[in-house]
Amino acid sequence: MAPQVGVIMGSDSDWPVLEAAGAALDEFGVEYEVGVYSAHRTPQRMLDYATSAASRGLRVIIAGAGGAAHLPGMVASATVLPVIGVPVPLKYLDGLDSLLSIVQMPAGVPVATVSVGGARNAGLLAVRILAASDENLRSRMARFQADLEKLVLDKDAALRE
Ligand code: RP5
Repeated sequence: MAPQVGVIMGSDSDWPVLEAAGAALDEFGVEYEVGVYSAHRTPQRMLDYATSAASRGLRVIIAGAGGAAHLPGMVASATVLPVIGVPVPLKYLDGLDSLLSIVQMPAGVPVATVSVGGARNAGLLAVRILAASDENLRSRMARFQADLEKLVLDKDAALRE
């Protein structure tokens, strides 16, 4: 099946963070592709990816970057698809630089930004976006949420014993 989600990043050094997005998509059986597209080092390649993404069949793009993290915003400016930004924490500033670079988008060009290092939630949000028009994914997400609740209730019960 053609991938529905693109998981892209500014550098291969972002992958240890971004792989959690892939793991979440795997849990739901969502097909995805992975690639490195730097807004600064390979700008034309990034634009080619963004402008062709929808016509290639992608439905959501997850874009992670660190530091001057312009990839999610630039990709959002060149595609009609929903873009989920993942701020990757680097050695300095604890990822605050990445977060602010991604979240402070100008009106008209939205990027759905998750928490610093929050790639798992990016994957889950992509599933929810797809689930809006996919009944099977919707019921899988409902089961996932019920399991999550049960986990907390079990821990609560264990704590009270
Ligand atoms: C950003 O610069 C990348 O997203 C990465 O987080 C950061 C550092 O990249 P490398 O120097 O590790 O390739 O564009």
